[in-house]
Amino acid sequence: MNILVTGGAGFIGSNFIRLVLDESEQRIVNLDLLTYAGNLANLAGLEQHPRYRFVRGDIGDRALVAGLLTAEKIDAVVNFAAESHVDRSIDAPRVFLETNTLGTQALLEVAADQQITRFVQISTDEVYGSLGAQGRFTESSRLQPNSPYAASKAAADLICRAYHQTFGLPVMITRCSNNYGPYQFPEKLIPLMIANALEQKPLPVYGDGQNVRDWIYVDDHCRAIDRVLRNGQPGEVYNIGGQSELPNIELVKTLLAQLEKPESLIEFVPDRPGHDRRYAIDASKIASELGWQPRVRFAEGLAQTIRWYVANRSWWEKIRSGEYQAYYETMYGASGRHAAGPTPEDS
Ligand code: NAD
Ligand code: TDX
Repeated sequence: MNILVTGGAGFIGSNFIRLVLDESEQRIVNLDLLTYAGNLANLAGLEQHPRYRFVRGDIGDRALVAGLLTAEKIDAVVNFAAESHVDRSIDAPRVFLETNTLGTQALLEVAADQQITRFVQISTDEVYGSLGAQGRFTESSRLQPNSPYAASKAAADLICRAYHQTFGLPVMITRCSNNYGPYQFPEKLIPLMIANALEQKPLPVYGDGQNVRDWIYVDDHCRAIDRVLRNGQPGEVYNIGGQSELPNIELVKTLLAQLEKPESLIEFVPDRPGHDRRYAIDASKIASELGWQPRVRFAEGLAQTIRWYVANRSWWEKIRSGEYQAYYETMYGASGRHAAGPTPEDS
């Protein structure tokens, strides 16, 4: 199979490309725009790989995509390309709609024209909105996205469904919970906290720190996507989760303990607007229909991840010394949205 992977220079896409090249004979063309989150260092060592090619470009560029699908005899598309950070979507929503929604529609249109045989849309549990203390998201939970990011992904899911129903494109949608692991951009919770702790900087915890996320090691997510790509049923949605629910504050304290850093580095900061309280995934469908289960236990995956960020300091230091600095200041600086203020205990 010849696979077009989009967004393969990002966190999950780069992990997926390494896994597929390592464990199969498939050929991969990686189409990535190289936005702030795209980083060719994530794919270092693959440049000369005989079954891999990188192309810089936008998923919304129909002519480019159509040319690639023909020239490379692409059989399947796996669409990771996205703007992926909720906080950025609150400040600048438009690009989320442009890439996540309209970009996906462009890709679907070209794929349908060329009768691509498999199309996997990498969606997210955030399309379901927020849970209370009880229950888990199933594939039939209502779509109730709360952030512009989640709304742009939910819109893409509905367009994917329409391309299956109306044009017969064999689209499968995956909805996964929070990933962690090597090569995650250090704006996301786990790498941000590890890097700050290593640099003795404050760890900004939003609100009361009791928001719950269901963590999955990136390799487990990639294996689930591979299953869906090979054996998923067109038109179906598959939830993917790690069975590892944790309140943010507990996660941050665990990280500090493992890094042997003091809890006094924790700084409670103003909450994210529209902050979803809890995500939890019911992944029984992919387990029973496709035989997938997460392999990596949270404690083990987290320890491995910490080791990676400690050993690959230059990878994240380079990112943090560049354009990302301006973003950090906007979010966490003195007049930023998440500027340090009184802690919940103080008020
Ligand atoms: P990321 O931000 O690390 O990577 C996104 C990649 O897409 C980058 O390489 C970027 O350059 C590329 N890109 C952005 N706009 C593009 C465009 N218009 N054309 C081509 N390439 C473009 O994101 P990630 O965390 O690896 O997430 C990948 C996918 O998985 C996203 O669709 C996201 O919604 C989904 N997802 C992520 C998580 C998570 O926890 N990170 C969980 C569930 C689902
Ligand atoms: O500085 C921070 N402090 C903090 O308390 C940051 C960056 C986050 N948080 C909280 C917000 C969330 O409750 O930690 C939790 C995780 O935050 P993020 O890493 O930003 O992830 P989240 O908003 O849950 O979304 C992630 O999972 C679903 C990915 O970024 C999405 O791409 C994916 O779809």
